[in-house]
Amino acid sequence: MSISPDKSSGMPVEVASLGLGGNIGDPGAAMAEALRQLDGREDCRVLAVSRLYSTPPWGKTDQADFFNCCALVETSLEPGDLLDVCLSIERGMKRVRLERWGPRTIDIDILTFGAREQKTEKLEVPHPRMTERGFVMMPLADIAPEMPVKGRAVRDWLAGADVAGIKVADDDQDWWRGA
Ligand code: A4P
Ligand code: MG
Repeated sequence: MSISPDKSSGMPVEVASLGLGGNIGDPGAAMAEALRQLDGREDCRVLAVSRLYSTPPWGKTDQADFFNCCALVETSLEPGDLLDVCLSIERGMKRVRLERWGPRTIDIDILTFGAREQKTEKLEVPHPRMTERGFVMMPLADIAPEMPVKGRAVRDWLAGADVAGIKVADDDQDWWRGA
């Protein structure tokens, strides 16, 4: 995932991985819409999307099952600007933040941003809780099994993650593209 220039603009680009999730309304449709909005931007290109998974709630367990997926996005944005884009897509989809780890229409987390490590109040990459979560590592292993995260390949983290109850909800990796 090294930096390479974008052919059309000459801007340097990096590959970020994103984790998307939701458990209110139609999360699959919301995640597909979010990915299409990202892909439609000049400064972002969706390179790969995992299968869509249904996952038992983690953290706060008395809530509906989630849907989760991961995506690889090539971008000329800086990490903080990519986060702002993701938050504005969330807001546009009327996400309501009620409680930490609680129900949500859509949540977009930046999992990794190239090989960068950053820890500020606004953004921490790699995402601090990603490697212990089956609902992140399982979809991420669909699209980036060899990617190193915190010194280990995604597929190795997945081997030690709790994946109980996680199911493939849509086997078609183009599920997000729409008709
Ligand atoms: N922030 C810092 N680092 C990042 C990052 N790498 N990516 C900041 C995105 N945001 C980051 O996020 C609060 C703030 O974190 C953001 O404004 C940003 O500046 P939030 O989305 O409002 O908070 P949250 O999501 O409620 O809390 P948190 O700790 O981010 O929760 P997670 O880790 O996102 O977990 N169970 C299943 N099965 N599937 C899920 O998708 N998701 C959660 C939420 C809980 N349980 C789940 C799932
Ligand atoms: Mg979050």
